Amino acid sequence: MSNHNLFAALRAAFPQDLDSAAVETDDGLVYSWRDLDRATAMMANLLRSLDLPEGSRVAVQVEKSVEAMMLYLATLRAGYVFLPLNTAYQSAEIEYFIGNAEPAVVVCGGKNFGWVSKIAFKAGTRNVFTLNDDRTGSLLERAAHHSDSHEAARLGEDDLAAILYTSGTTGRSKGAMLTHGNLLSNAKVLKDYWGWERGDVLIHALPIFHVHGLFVALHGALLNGSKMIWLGRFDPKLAIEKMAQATVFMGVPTLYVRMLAERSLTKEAARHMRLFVSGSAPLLIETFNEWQTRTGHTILERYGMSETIMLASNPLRAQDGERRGGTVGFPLPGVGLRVRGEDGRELPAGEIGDIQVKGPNVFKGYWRMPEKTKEEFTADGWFKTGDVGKIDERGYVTIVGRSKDLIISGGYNVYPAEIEGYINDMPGVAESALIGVPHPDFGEVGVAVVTAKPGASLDGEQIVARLKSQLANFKIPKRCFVVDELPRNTMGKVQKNQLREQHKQLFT
Ligand code: MLC
Ligand code: AMP
Repeated sequence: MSNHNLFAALRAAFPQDLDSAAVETDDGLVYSWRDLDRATAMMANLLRSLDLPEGSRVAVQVEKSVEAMMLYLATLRAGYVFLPLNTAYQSAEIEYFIGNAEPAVVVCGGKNFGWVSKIAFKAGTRNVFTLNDDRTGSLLERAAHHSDSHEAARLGEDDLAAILYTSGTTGRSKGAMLTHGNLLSNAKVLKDYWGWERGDVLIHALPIFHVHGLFVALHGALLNGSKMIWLGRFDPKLAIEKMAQATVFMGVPTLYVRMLAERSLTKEAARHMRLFVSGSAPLLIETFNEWQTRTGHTILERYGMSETIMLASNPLRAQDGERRGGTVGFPLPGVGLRVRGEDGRELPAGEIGDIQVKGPNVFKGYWRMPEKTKEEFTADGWFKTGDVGKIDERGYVTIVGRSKDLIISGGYNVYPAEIEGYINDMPGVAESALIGVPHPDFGEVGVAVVTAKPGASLDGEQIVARLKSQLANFKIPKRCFVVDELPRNTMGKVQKNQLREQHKQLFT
């Protein structure tokens, strides 16, 4: 029986010369392929030495570093389930994820050890390690005592590789369970579709706790044995400077907007590049056009989500069609994508409806939520993305909106229901509505509109300040208005459209 462990496939793609450079960091460190192999073996052996039950989760909330990336690979290698957590999450958020996922191992930054370990031990986690972005911490100290060879755990396609939490439109976050088969099949399709070739070098500029940076970018480079130029955090000037030594860049639209604001972004600066990929949020046509004018390159926009990894992409080669701004291109090979009306009927080309998908990339379900999982699939087994769109005569998919109440800000998802819940719990608040409004940098940002209980007086800035102490920074509304009442329709439902219309020019 062959081994379906994703790590085994990635390892098999390492170049023959294991001493060549695999990763170069922005502070001048160079890691060879041999370093990746040995360090992930040591970490995998450490994990195995803990005698964890099969299928154990390894929850990780650490700053981006090459060692953090190695920890992901080591978790795959050892056969456990990786659970990445955004570094912006605060204690209430972390408490929920750890309580829900019950990880056997938690890895956090040294400066957070006090509060994270308290939460973890309370939830029954026995092993809490630290990992800092300067190559210190107990994880590496412990791993150093283990052997640097390790045979990847034997796994089937259906075994879990990762759980990614995505917030829900109602209720709490759900953990999307992705299998080794999901991740590897998608990575292989993208390798071909985006024409990864010998000599490609990726600028890795995204965080590694979401699909885009952790899977699409990382697997892309590793499966091609390509070197990565590793940016600990995105810096537009540095990213442009590195283009001279690279060929592929992947980013959310905000990264492109920020690079366009730099004078150093020119055709000459981008001369060495082969491919610019954008996704995770809608790319404005203005950004698409301006990028073309300034660099001579046409951004390739693609579409995906945590539950499905990548679904659709504009074509790489002209003979397969042009890269059309404002669209996300064609469904990827092996991915079924259909548009359905409210009555469940398949819609003809050009008509707008709910996007549903199917394929080897579609996740296994939500962690310990069989009912929620069932709700999100149609009777004939298609996953309801919650995105609204259309497919034109030529097969290009366009996303025109979302049926889920979701704001995408700088590539991060913000679920209004969650923020409204926190605001509604504050003393004196009668009710609240969080809406997304256009923003030149983040694409869209949250704005809160709040009403007070009779006799209470509220201050928008205080509400924002209070949220800051409770929630991840990207979820904080950029403004908060206190009003007498919220607009409602005849059914009594809050008219968010009206509020969006009213505030649409707040930042533009
Ligand atoms: C930071 N802030 C944000 C924000 N990021 N606010 C709204 N939306 C965001 N995305 C806050 C900060 O806390 C700060 O608040 C203020 O905004 C200014 O911050 P900054 O210094 O400008 O932010 P920075 O640290 O530079 O981060 C911006 C960013 C980052 C764009 C680099 O958000 C980012 O890395 N985004 C990428 C997200 C991503 O990888 N998404 C992929 C998801 S996968 P204050 O109050 O402190 O001043 C997915 C599936 C798919 O969606 O299809 O790929
Ligand atoms: P996440 O749950 O973080 O994985 O976010 C997935 C969501 O991001 C999708 O359901 C879409 O709404 C959105 N998304 C991803 N890529 C694009 C894109 N290219 N254009 C518009 N929306 C996108």
